Amino acid sequence: MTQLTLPELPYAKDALAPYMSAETLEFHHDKHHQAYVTKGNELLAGSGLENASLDEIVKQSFGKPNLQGLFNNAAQHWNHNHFWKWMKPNGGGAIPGALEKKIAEDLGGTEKFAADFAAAGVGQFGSGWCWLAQDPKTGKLEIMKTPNGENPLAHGKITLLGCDVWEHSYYIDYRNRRPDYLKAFLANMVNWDYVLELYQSDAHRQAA
Ligand code: MN3
Repeated sequence: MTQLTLPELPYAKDALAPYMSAETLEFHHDKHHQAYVTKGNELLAGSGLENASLDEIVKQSFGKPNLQGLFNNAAQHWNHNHFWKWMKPNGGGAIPGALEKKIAEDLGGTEKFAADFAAAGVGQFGSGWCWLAQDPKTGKLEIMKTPNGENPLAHGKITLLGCDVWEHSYYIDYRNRRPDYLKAFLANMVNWDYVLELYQSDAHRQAA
């Protein structure tokens, strides 16, 4: 039986300050993410997906009215598992060569990528996420935005990078200034090594 568990943060709670404070990570990781884990486990029982992997739970519960609650919590668990690893102290900076080249080919270069990714995050009305994803059929990179817990995985895409634009992710540090949060995420927090790892992982690609 699959059991969702809260991962440890891969850095100290104050490691991303001043761009993301220890207080934000205390609430976001210890309270919000924990709540998705707890509720997800409750809703997994009796769902018919008790023995599925987390990837399969997300994909198979998406769009099913009777599994909407399970999808919301399992997808948010999946999203946050990655989100903590998509950031690191002294992040941002140069994009690894293989990925930089692909971004130039498909998305018009790193500056245009950064502008369009931030615009997707700012333009997501209400809670949700913005993403760098890859279409497994065409191989092309694309920028996406999704509401609530939805993610590229649910839409059959390979997820490479995502930024949480729910207010709980930035309100303590940035109040209503979501554009400033997105700017700091890209300039000072993104862990491009992890993005590259996902881009080059056959297992991650095949799960999409
Ligand atoms: Mn969140």
